[in-house]
Amino acid sequence: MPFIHTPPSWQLPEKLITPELAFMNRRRFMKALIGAGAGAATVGLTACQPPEAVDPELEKTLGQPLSGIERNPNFLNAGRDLTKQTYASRYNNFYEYGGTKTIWPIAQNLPTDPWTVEVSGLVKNPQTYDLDDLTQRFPLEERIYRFRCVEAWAMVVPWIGFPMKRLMEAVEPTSQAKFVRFTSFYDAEVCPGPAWGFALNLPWPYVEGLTVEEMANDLAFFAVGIYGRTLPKQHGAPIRMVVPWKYGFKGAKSIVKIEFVAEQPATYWNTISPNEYAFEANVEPEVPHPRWSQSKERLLGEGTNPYAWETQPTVIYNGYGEYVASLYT
Ligand SMILES: Nc1nc2c(c(=O)[nH]1)N[C@H]1C(S)=C(S)[C@@H](COP(=O)(O)O)O[C@H]1N2
Ligand SMILES: [Mo]
Repeated sequence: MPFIHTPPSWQLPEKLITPELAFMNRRRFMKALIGAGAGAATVGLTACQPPEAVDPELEKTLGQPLSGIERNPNFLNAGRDLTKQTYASRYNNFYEYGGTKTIWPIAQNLPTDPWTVEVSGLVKNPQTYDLDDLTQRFPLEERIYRFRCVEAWAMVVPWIGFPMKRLMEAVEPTSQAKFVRFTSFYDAEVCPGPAWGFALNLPWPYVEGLTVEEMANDLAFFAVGIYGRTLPKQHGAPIRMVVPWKYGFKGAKSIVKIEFVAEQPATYWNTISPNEYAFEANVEPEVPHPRWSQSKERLLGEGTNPYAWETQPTVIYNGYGEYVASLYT
């Protein structure tokens, strides 16, 4: 079927923006007008969300404030309210630190300083970046994205980072490069793994992959921050992948290596259970997971029982068909 350019319905009406967000955006718009002249007026100035008071234990895990980050005007809202950080940052999947959703305290053992990311393989210009190189070389921006786990929970979070394609431009993949392999930090000394994993030979480190075309897509993002601050460890500090049209497991955390390769790489979940975790793993309501129908999802939030029934309809490509459907025709 030819690709028809239809903006997702949730991007259309202005009235879908929550009143608070609309107010914040207008204020920034005025500030930009006053501070930077008409030329810069289409981009908001800073990215700080209205500060949310969180539990002091959670507060201790949060990163450094990031200021002066531009909000990308294409991703100011996702047609749904932002998820409060008190939910998003205490309900995680990070199996290196355990098999439950409450790994946020133990994930604090992840050592993030110093940190380097090696970019190698089929590229003209291999690089090893430290975190300062990355954040100075690639301008940071804020994007509010929907996020959908294959387990049917979903959230809406403000990431801070840079488009993956900027890094591709810097390293220049050769024409032989067809796939990209992303490797997460792993050290058996600090990563106990899930309690149920003791008898299994789990294929650490966590590895994920994309095609080069997917990595070059506008939406594919490296996040170094969330909710106006650097990433907390539970979200994959100091740098993780965000691929919002795919299920959450495609977004590997705490990236240490990025390799451009000719063949589709073996990935962590696809190796463990290929019929449950496809390599492609786009959000598709019509394609059930063996253990979850994918037709509905549930939003993390107040009053939500973590095991409550899903009520929100799932949207093809998580609502991002406008950007990505042409990759799959
Ligand atoms: N290294 C690593 N990355 C990972 C995972 C993991 O266990 N290890 N879990 C994935 C899954 S299943 C999901 S849903 C998201 C969860 O991201 P969040 O905890 O920041 O919401 O991280 C993904 N990235
Ligand atoms: Mo997930």
